[in-house]
Order: sequence, then C-alpha cells, then structure tokens
Amino acid sequence: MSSISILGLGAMGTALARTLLKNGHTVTVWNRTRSRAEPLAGAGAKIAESPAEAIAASELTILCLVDYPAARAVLEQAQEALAGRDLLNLTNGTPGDARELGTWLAARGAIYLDGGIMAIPPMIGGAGALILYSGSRALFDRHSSTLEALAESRHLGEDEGLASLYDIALLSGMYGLFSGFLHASALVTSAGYGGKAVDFLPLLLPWIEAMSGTLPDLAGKIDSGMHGRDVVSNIAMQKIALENIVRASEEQGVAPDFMRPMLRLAGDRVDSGGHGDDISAVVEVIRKRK
Ligand code: FVH
Repeated sequence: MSSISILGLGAMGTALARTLLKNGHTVTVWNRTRSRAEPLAGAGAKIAESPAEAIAASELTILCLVDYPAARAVLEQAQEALAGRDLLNLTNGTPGDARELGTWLAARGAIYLDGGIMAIPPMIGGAGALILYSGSRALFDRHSSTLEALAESRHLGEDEGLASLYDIALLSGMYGLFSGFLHASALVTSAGYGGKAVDFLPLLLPWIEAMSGTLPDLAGKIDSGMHGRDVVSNIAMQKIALENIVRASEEQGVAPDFMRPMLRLAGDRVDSGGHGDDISAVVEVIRKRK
C-alpha cells in the first residue's frame, strides 16, 4: 500500500480520495475550503494544513482542481516542497496547459504526469472508468498499481500534452452526440406534434448505432486523404439534407444553431469542388481553419 496526497476535494477529488482509502492506501488531503476535507477525515484520511505539507507527506500527490490557474496557484504555495516529488495532475485543460505546467514543475525538480479522467465521480474505482496519462513513464510505472485502483489506466506517451489532447477529442465526440440528441429532441417535441423525447429514444439509439458502423470507413478516408473512394453518400447530397434540416427546424420553431455549422462546412467542401467526396472531407476544411 502506498501513501497518496490529494489536493482538491471537489466532487472528483473526493471520489479519488474515497476510492484510495477503500483500497487501504494512506491518504492525506488538502482543500482550499477546509470544511470539504472533514468528512474524509472521518473515513480515515489525514488533513494537511497546507499544499506543501500534503506534498511532503506522500510518495505521490494527485491534483484535481477546477482548472489549471487553480492548480498553478496551489503549487505556487508549495514551491519549497516540489523537488524530487511525484506529481500527477488530473485537472482538465489543454495540451498547452499540460506542457506549460510540466515545464514549470521540471524547473523546480518535480516529476510530472498529466492525466485525463474519462469518467464521472461515481464511476471512479468501478468498471468502465478510464484515465489517460502522459508525461513521465517512470512515475506511471512506479505508481501503476495505485492508479489501477482508480480506473483502467492508459499511458499514451512522454509528451505531457497527449492525455489532454485525447481527453478533449473524446469529449468532442461526446458533445457532438449530445448536440445531435438535443437538436433531435427539440424537433420531435416541437409545436404541433406532442412527441416525447423518451418515446423517441427507441428510434434514435439503433440509428446512432447503425451510423457508428460507418466510422471505420470514414476514419480510413481521413487517414488516407482519399475522401472520394467508394462513396455511397456524397457530400453534395448530404449538404441538401443539412439544408433541409435547417429549413425543417425553422418551420418547427427550433433554432438550427447546432446544425448550421455542419451545413456551412459541408458547403465549403462542395464549393471547393468536392461534390463527390464523403462527409469525411469536412476534416480538410476544419484543419485549414486552424
Ligand atoms: N466531475 C466530473 O464529472 C468531471 C469528470 C471528468 C474530470 N473532471 C475534471 O476534474 C476536475 C475537478 O472537477 P470536480 O468535479 O471535482 O470540480 P468541483 O467539484 O467544482 O471542485 C473544484 C475544486 O477546485 C478547487 N478550487 C477552485 N478554485 C481554486 C483556487 N483558486 N485555489 C484552490 N482551489 C481551487 C475547489 O476548492 P473549494 O472551492 O472547495 O475551496 C474544489 O476543490 C476538473 O478539472 C474537471 O474538469 C470532473
């Protein structure tokens, strides 16, 4: 069993601390608002009086704060305690944020691993939770059995920004799904039809599953750049479908705000001569807009 400190006891930090305690680890906690630490003391955690005290207390320190400025503010209070310490940051941010923090910590002699949590707090320690890691492989290997208690672990590489890049990419997929679901639900519940979102799900879910089956083909086209290969639903046709979605939404009094950007991007590809391409070709349009 190892000793772990947790800095940040919001919903996620608390779930991490509770899971580590349940697994028999020695857990030290610190939170800006001390009252959030007290229930954990009842469960066996030690409360540190400062971030520096927490970092000094354990073999591994995990940060889980609202954002990177908060993480940096906490670490700045503990600069004297950082040299030679293992630090894992599970705060959500960008690849640039992770690399910048890695550089800042390296200058102070700390060893840094970044992580992206692909789970919500009740999933921590259970099946289906995944945490992506990048940065120090040595740190990851040293603490791998501790990390496995939290979630399935995957180390993506030494570049500290990788976990965040893949975390953000997975979240993008999730928000794409949510935005499609929200728009579709607004349509079926719109004026005059009296539909219910719950009744629509038995139609929507198999449709999404069937369309997910086209992703390997689209992924191959994205990787090869061969967007015109074996196309069954060309983008010029799909542009008209998107125009119909926008017009139908307006007729139904539903704002087409989720759908307009997709129509514009597909339209840009068609206008630049890509009529016969697959929808995968939209990737070329958004890459150019970097
Ligand atoms: N909760 C979730 O569903 C997601 C799942 C995926 C990963 N995220 C990320 O995890 C980070 C923490 O999220 P959280 O859910 O624990 O967030 P909160 O419950 O809002 O707690 C925020 C903690 O941050 C502390 N804090 C905020 N500002 C400061 C600051 N300037 N200095 C020090 N600490 C600060 C706050 O402290 P307090 O308000 O209690 O004093 C909480 O401990 C996050 O990156 C998610 O994106 C969660």
